[in-house]
Amino acid sequence: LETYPYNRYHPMGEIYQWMSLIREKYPEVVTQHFLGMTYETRPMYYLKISQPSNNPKKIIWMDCGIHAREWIAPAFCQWFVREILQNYQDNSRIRRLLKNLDFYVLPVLNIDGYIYTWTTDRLWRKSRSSHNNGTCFGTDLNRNFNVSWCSIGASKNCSDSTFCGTEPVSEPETKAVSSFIESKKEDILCFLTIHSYGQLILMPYGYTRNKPSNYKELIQVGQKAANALKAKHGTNYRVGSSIDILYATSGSSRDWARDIGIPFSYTFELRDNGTHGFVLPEAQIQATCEETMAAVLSILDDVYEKYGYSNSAG
Ligand code: 0X9
Ligand code: ZN
Repeated sequence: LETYPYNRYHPMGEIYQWMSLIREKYPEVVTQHFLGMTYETRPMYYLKISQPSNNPKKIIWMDCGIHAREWIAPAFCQWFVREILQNYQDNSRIRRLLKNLDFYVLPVLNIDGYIYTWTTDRLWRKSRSSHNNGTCFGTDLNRNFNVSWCSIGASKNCSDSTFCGTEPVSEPETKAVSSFIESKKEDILCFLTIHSYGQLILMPYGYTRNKPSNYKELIQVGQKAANALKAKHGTNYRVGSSIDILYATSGSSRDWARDIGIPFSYTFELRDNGTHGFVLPEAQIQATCEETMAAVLSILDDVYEKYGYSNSAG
């Protein structure tokens, strides 16, 4: 683990090994939990980073790799975990966050698709479920959540890249995430889902131009995060509602999370702006992760300041 290359992309087997090494090195703060099985029956695990405490703590959820080809996303989830674990003892800012919040990190949501991008088709996006008697494959897992399902910006044709599935939450991967989030929703303060590319911080909604009740606050927190991000390496991000600054989407995890009551729900679209697109060179992993970390920490500081005082620990 001392020599694990965080500035590289890793095949799924190495990410499974990394999870084991992380929990073995930090047993006092990290546990690994089974979330469910993928369509091709691979286990999905999340890491829970939590300091023992008698007080109830708010939860921060982060998932990466719901879209198979967005390799920078799993790389960021791994980077995030390392930063928290390497710094929580000496860095007062991270120490305070971890004292008061629990982090749940799912490094690769779409494991079957991710493996397929390593073995067969680098630009595959969807899961690998089989449809129409094996004539087409894959559901866009970020169109399959139970929120205004397949109403706009999604397709009912299984050969399309935004195929929404056969019904809301038809896929084992979205079932696993949905039921887990649903079971913890009272305690989840912040839902972060990491994608690429486009350099955007997206807020609800994608399926309607209506704004969530805390829209202003979401914009403020998001804009401050974009400023913190830019301060690292000068990278420009835009902040706004998904439908306003990107395009219409229905059935996304972010919109679903907001609509079940999780107050702060954001999609990150990491680097770049289209030069390399989904095939971001490994040489950019470090800078991308550094600046994204700055943005995420800014959001965490803000949501903790505003709503994190669920106990007397301060
Ligand atoms: O189309 C998507 O699902 C995301 N863009 S990507 O290029 N990473 O595929 C946009 C997700 C943000 N929008 C919503 N979640 N509604
Ligand atoms: Zn994506």
